[in-house]
Amino acid sequence: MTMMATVAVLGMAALSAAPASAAPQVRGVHVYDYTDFEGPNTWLNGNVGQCYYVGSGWNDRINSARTESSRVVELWDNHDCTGGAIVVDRSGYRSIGNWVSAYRIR
Ligand SMILES: [Ca+2]
Repeated sequence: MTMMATVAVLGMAALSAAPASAAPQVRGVHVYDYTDFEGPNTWLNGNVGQCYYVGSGWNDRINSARTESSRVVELWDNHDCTGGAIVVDRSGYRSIGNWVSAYRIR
């Protein structure tokens, strides 16, 4: 499924520099393994409005997060953006329990 989607996106990119139907990917939220924006970290990016699983490497492991921009990102307890959630902005959260499994960029 993921592989087919990737091939489709690559195919569109080859045909057109700016396919009208594809929403641009945006920079989402900067997440950290430790509290206070420290330790191993990564950016979670994607399409606005779409729910993404954080991946097995970050599941239930994020302890702080911030967008570092005017963007706002939801962090969800379950992989399919259900359960509890918090909304992260530029200033972010310094201490999140180990429960984040998915995100959605607003
Ligand atoms: Ca979780």
